[in-house]
Amino acid sequence: MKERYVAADPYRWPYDGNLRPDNTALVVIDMQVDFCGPGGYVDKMGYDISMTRAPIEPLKKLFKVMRDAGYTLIHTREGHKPDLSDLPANKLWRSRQAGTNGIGIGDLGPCGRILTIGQPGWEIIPELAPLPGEPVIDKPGKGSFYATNFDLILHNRGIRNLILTGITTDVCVHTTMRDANDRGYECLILSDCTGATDLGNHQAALKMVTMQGGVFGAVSDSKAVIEAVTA
Ligand code: C5J
Repeated sequence: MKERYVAADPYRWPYDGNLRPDNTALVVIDMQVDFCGPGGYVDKMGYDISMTRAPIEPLKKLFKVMRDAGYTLIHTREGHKPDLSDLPANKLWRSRQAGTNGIGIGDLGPCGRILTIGQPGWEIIPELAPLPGEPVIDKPGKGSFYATNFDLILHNRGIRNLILTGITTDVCVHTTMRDANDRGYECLILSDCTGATDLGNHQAALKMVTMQGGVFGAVSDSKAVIEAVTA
């Protein structure tokens, strides 16, 4: 096996140099209108969407390189059924306290019903649309494993390395990374291909990964990944 590594902090990734298109996926979390589009849920909550939009340009470049090199891309969407039967009461209640004048998940906003499957706000932004055949995981929670077939798809494809991107760094990306790490996946998070609703939270979420020798994996950026996969 030819060893291949991405320059990363606190260790070059993956730990064993076994980086191949058939064992590694680029995971793109929740690049949906509700999280980064004008009039979406995050915008309605009053946060600065330039921070959740920051990953768009680097991701566009990374998509091209990873697709051309034969790597798997997997996309996720957070959302709930139109009848809200998969929406816990406390999540609904909290979503209505979020500075949106009482408008929460399932309620009508400028991009349709917030975080509701099939609505314009729930769609992945067109710039980063999945290609036909790329798996799209619909998840009712923050993590990508809970109540989804994500683990099964990874297992069936023989994937053991995950490159984590998308939004938000401190919520859905981190929850997925922590859970993936516990399941034995080798995880890398990309600083320029993730974003949060708060810069301090973004930076803290990245720093946390680097503690204890890489407590959940390692941190890198799209430039280093592109260098590694095209070397
Ligand atoms: C949030 C997410 N922040 N995709 N969802 O509620 O991180």
